[in-house]
Amino acid sequence: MFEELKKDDNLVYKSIKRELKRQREQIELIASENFAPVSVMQTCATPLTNKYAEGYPKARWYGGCSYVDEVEDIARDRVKKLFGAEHANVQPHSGTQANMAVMMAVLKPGDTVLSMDLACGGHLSHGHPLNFSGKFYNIVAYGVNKDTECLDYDEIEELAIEHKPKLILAGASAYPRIIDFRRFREIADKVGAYLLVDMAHFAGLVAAKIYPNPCDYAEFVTSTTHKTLRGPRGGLILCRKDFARKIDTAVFPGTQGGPFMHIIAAKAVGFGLALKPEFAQYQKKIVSNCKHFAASMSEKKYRIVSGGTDTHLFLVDLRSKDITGKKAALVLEEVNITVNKNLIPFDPKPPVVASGIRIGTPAITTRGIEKDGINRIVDFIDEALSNRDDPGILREIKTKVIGFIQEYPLYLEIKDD
Ligand code: DSN
Repeated sequence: MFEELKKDDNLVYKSIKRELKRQREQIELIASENFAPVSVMQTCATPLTNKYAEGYPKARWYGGCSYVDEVEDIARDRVKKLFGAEHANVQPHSGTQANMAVMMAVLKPGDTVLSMDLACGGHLSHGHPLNFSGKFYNIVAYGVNKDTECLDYDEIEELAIEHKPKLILAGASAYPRIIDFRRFREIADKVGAYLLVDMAHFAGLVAAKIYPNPCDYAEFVTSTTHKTLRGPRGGLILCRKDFARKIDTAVFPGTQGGPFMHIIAAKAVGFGLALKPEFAQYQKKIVSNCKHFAASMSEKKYRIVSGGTDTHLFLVDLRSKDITGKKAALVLEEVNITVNKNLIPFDPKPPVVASGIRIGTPAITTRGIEKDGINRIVDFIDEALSNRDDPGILREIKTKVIGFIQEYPLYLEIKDD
């Protein structure tokens, strides 16, 4: 598979080989990660990478675009069908670029945006002071209720009435509960704001119809394509027809130049797979696995933020176990389990330390892991965290983890020599 690469660049080849081994031998619990199908990855590595295609199908600034036009049309048609959207732009290179284009389309610098606080589960591109969003716009943040650790819609409404945002942003990267888009729509209408939903984390669940479809409520919906949706790394925007021109112009020439046609082709392949009935079954399994995972952690006396999950992820508050998120993530990596440290709502610790970890089930579900396997993973996690300062025990757990995960082979199709 990698013969040419090996010949041309042995150094990079060796790193890729090590990364493939890592993916095969680690239990991947990062909620935003997944394993793209081989057909999706093959499409990323095609001659479409060679083609400049600034503009849109049948309206390009370059010659020779007939075939990439076909591919972009397929991607747009499929994603519109998947989410019942009126218009799609599949060119954003990432979720952040998709959010940037929507904001550029409807806001002026200094306009007010009401979005979820990063410390309560929001995303960098929703207003972090170091991100374009926090630098260009006046961000007012909403959080979660201290008792329920869930969104407090009355408080969001009060903030909206007080600050009169031009845009309200719903969506998060570390929120385990279903978001009430209908309520967000009502709040937006009350104050005359646009509604943008960033569904990057739960797009697969929406496609499977086990999470409300934000396209029914919001003028704009953004997403990545590589999380629960399990396509290539990238972004997309869905919107109502009347905003199509504004959005397309904000993507190109507004915030991007040439689209990545190889990635757009891979998005088309990913959307095609997501339209199949098996994909909905997969999404249902992600959620049932996640609920089981959270309940099993809870049985071992780990506190789960908001008491559980409705989605593909949950947050563990580690304070009662007297370990920080940072330390827990490091210990788990030592035993070949990958998670990320995460702030919990009202976290007394700074983000680089954090009191929690975030756990997600999209990747392990792709590998075919079900409840019995999850019980074993929970045992590994608990054993590792309980013996965090014992290198001998950690080494033993790592050996057990590698043995376990190899029962769920990954990318057998890829020969690494
Ligand atoms: N950074 C991603 C996540 O891990 O949730 C979101 O873009």
